[in-house]
Amino acid sequence: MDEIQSHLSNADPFQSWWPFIIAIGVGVVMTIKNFMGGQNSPSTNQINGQIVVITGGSGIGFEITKELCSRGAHVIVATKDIKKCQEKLEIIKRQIPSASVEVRHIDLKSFDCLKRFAKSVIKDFEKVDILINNAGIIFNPFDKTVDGFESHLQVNYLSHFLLSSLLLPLLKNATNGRIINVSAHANASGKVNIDDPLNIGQWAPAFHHRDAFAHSKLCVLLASIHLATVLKDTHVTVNTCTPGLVRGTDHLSKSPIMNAMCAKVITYPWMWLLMKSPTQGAQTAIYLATEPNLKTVSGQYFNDCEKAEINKDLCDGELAGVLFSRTLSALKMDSFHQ
Ligand SMILES: NC(=O)c1ccc[n+]([C@@H]2O[C@H](COP(=O)([O-])OP(=O)(O)OC[C@H]3O[C@@H](n4cnc5c(N)ncnc54)[C@H](OP(=O)(O)O)[C@@H]3O)[C@@H](O)[C@H]2O)c1
Ligand SMILES: *[C@@H]1O[C@H](CO)[C@@H](O)[C@H](O)[C@H]1NC(C)=O
Ligand SMILES: *[C@H]1O[C@H](CO)[C@@H](O)[C@H](O)[C@H]1NC(C)=O
Ligand SMILES: CC(=O)N[C@H]1CO[C@H](CO)[C@@H](O)[C@@H]1O
Repeated sequence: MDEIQSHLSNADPFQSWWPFIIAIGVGVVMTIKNFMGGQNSPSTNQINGQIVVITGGSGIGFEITKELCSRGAHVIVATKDIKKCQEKLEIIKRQIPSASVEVRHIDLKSFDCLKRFAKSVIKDFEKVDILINNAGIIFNPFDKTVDGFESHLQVNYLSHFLLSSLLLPLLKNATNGRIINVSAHANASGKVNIDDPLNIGQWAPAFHHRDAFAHSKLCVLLASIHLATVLKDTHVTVNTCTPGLVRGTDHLSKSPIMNAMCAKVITYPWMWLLMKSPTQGAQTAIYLATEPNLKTVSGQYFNDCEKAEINKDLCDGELAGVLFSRTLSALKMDSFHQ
């Protein structure tokens, strides 16, 4: 230690290697950080007059909302905490005086509440151009909703399925309706069983919150890809994205694994280096919402504003279809087009 210190204090920037070593070190760290941050949405076009519905107005949802406001859209933010959300949106209004944004109540843990939300949108709007199914929960303890479903499954998957179906008439009324679902890398560790794709009643006593999250996000991906085929004769597209690993939202900080102080101290520097900021995490959804060239692209999975590989056997096979039809019956729907 003493040796290093004396080296440092004696270092003459023109005679010692230290400045170069430090500069290279900083360069390597920043290169890693930039690489892990992913790319910005390559499209910068305006979407004036378009109506956007997004679930969840904090974290990544807040960043998506802000950007789409700056592109001229009218954004309806569906949130379970109106007051908190309104306070956040004040920030947007201060930064973007022309922002057109409103808040409406939704609780994705209750189908009744969700239906009330959809009704209010249908009453007030004739079209919806973009629906972004962004809200989600992660690593929550086992819990059943009032509707009797495991909470990750209902919040992340079933509710967004239902919302997409209820708003479909408005999406069809837009010239190029777009449904954007937010999944996660974690879909890769999810398992969907063809005999019981929704895992109903399978959790207790073997419940693990990580499996529940991964399962719900794999359902999102599979159902989205199947839905694209169901909607192929309409102007409505449906694509799925993953934000990547994002720090600084409630997603990880509120999850039980991050509660321990030592976990924070150990992980924060790594999170800063290896994970995306919420703004970076929002880029792929923004790209899917605004890119003109994606008008007819449907049923794809995107990461870092680029098409990502999916497991074709899983997504195009029987499983996705079975999941889709079981989801319809779990939601007591005859078909996706009501
Ligand atoms: N952060 C990551 O590393 C990461 C990685 C992969 C995927 N994702 C996905 O990206 C999306 C956004 O995540 P985030 O990082 O921004 O997390 P976040 O900060 O926790 O935001 C989640 C949002 O979901 C909303 N929400 C949760 N439960 C709800 C309910 N019952 N009813 C209505 N809204 C509810 C919250 O609304 P309130 O504001 O009203 O509480 C919040 O706006 C999620 O789908 C998540 O799974 C995130
Ligand atoms: C679709 O738009 C037309 C007018 O452009 C309107 O009359 C109709 O009610 C809209 N449909 C829905 C489901 O709102
Ligand atoms: C996303 O895509 C379609 C749109 O309706 C739906 O079937 C699917 O379940 C949705 N994803 C979610 C969030 O589950
Ligand atoms: C089933 C499936 O296609 N899973 C995908 C989940 O996400 C990862 C990475 O984001 C993909 O590589 C998998 O193919």
